[in-house]
Amino acid sequence: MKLEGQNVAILGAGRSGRAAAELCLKLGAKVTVYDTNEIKGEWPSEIRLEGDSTASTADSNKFDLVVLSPGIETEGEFAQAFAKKSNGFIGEMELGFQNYEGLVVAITGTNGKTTTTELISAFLNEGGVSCVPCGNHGRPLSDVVLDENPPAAVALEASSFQLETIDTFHPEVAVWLNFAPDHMDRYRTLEDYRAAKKRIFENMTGDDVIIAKSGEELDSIKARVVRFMSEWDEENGCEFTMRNGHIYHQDEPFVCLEDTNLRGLHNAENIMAAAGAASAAGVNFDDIKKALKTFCPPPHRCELIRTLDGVEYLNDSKATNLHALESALRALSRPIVLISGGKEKGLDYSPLLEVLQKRTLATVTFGEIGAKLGELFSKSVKTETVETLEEAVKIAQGLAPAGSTVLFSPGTSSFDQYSSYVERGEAFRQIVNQLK
Ligand code: UMA
Repeated sequence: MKLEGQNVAILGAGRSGRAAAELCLKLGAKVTVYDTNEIKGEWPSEIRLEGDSTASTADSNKFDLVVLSPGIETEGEFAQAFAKKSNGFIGEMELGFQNYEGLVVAITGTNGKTTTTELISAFLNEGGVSCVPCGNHGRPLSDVVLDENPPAAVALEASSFQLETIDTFHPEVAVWLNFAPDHMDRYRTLEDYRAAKKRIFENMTGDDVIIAKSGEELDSIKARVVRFMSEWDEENGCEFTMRNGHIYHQDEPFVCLEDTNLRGLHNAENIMAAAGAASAAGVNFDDIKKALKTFCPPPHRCELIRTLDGVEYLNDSKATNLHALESALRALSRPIVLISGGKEKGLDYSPLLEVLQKRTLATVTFGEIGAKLGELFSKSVKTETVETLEEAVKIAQGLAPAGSTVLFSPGTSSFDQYSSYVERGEAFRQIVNQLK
């Protein structure tokens, strides 16, 4: 990309804006960063900073290029005012893409993106292809491009926000994990949200590969599609499936889920998607198997902390709502002793009663919401209520027979007793590691 001497506006001074600004500076542009809030921190002196900007700040300027951060609404007054002063805009991910020469494996979906992105990166590295996880995952692609020796490939988590502002973006491999309602504060309709995500396929050709869950409608796709599904069904023709706890590629079992550090059918699907993507990128199944043996999932998402006396202890502290708690309960195959509780958020938990009856042996509730939750859960299953997480884990240990799982999936936020779900998850880890 040629930007020598060009006038570039970067909108947003967060992680994306910072990386985009430094990349444009390196490419020789005159860079100004605009933000509707105060711009904090140390920046290279050559970059002009315009904090507390408004739509009218754009008025006196003309830009050769405007680069938008994903959190800024494309249709909003601020972005549109700058777009009028240039030929529209591109997003930070598009900027990074136009300046990256390696292989792009892009991942989108509503749930499971982070784990799948990390799995793909681990598989490619094991297969001898240097790869870093980036994009919505945390590190902007433009920042990866700035590396002295950029990796041969990127596992790029692409959000709908980032995909809204692409132009030439063209991954060689794309993963479509699943689709469920989300971000309805940004999109007018669910179809708008899906349409933004589907732009991931826009520039893909017949030489490219898409890995998609069975049943996901993709229509008018040019690339070859590889399907996966955790429920075995001879009719659905999936390349990746699961039978008797083993993940299969075609007719060959390649890993037993219990031999990995991942748990739950949703994680089995993340493994299938990542294996499909890595294989499309040229990695062989022996390397994929090897990487899976040591792979540790991102913390606080159905994370296996320890197996003690035949009981698995899983930390799902990230489950801060009903939907996440229900997903964890449905995804696990062993009988469950559930620990839930935390802040009272005014949610109605009665839709859980049916799944509690089917999947759990007992529940232990704690925290601000503990008594209310305990009263409700006891209609379905044996339930005890305590004050703290520490007491809850000790009681759960006594209730869990060998072969079961103690699942800590709070189903609400942590702020009654902790500063974040991370602190809460770390507390669970410490308590479990001290159990005798
Ligand atoms: N800002 C404005 N005007 C606005 C809105 C924001 O000036 O109208 C400014 C803010 O003052 C702030 C900056 O924009 O200074 C923040 O930009 P940003 O919101 O785009 O955030 P970044 O720090 O650049 O982080 C973004 C992604 N954030 C969003 O999409 C909201 C990060 O995803 C991503 O990791 C990062 O780029 C690197 O690629 C986070 C996220 O929450 C994890 N993503 C959503 C999700 O996963 O649900 C999509």
